[in-house]
Amino acid sequence: MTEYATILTERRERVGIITLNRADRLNALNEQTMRDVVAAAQGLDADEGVGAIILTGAGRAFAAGADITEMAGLDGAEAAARGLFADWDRFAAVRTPTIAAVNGFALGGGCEVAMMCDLIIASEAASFGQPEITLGVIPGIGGTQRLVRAIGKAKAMDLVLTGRRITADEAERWGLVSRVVPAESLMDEALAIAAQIAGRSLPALHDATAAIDAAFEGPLAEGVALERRLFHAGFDRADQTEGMAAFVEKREPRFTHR
Ligand code: CO8
Repeated sequence: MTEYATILTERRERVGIITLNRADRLNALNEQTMRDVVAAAQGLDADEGVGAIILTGAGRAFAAGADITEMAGLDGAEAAARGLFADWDRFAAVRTPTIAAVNGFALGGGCEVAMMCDLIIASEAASFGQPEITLGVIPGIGGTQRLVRAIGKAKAMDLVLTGRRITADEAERWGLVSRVVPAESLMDEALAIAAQIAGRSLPALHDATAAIDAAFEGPLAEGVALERRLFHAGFDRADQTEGMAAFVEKREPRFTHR
């Protein structure tokens, strides 16, 4: 596998794992990390042998935000000209299901990148927040938008205006996180969920995430129409034939991801 400066990558059968690996900086997201994660995720996304991608962090953080030391000296024109952090959109666009396994701090850009994933599994030691306001700025990698969609205006305003941190349990109650698990079993749980997802039909997974994402993008009628188109088109696939035949024959399906 390709070597990267700021991340580790690993394959476990149909699951790809990307680990943010600057533990001494609490995995602060500099531009190199963004490039590395985007390249690794796009590589896994292009590989039909991969059916789910886990993003996690080494040490005691998932990611404690964008790298403040890298940003501190910029002015507005420089940040805009560099399109600072805009390439994270390419990570968000990955079609293979992505799972954030949040082991510790998910703050600022860390929380925003976790929210780009299709689901978030958190260790009970994890914490979430958008502390940008304490630095005199606002979230800049989609936080104001994805947080509102995930937890609603009241809770999003609370987090973004105060900059406070919430626990994994609060995040789960608020609907930001799918499941909270003991710290020591986070990766086992994330791998089990990823393996379960990766065993499903990959084109059906692509359709499912596209349809759910459409719920956040536009009117209900358009989302329902897209879902219907994707649902109908699914009946042209070998995996539909196999999945339904397996049910009728009372056996496990053998998907070919076609
Ligand atoms: N950037 C750079 N370095 C960091 C960051 C960061 N975000 N977070 C932690 N570090 C470094 C610390 O400076 C420290 O380095 P050193 O050992 O050299 O002193 C090391 O990591 C360990 O951190 P701490 O000693 O601070 O660890 P603590 O356990 O005492 O505290 C905290 C942990 C509470 C997480 C604390 O580190 C913290 O508050 N970090 C910053 C959190 C933050 O404000 N994040 C938001 C960053 S801004 C952002 O994400 C905006 C994204 C959008 C930008 C879009 C632009 C267009």
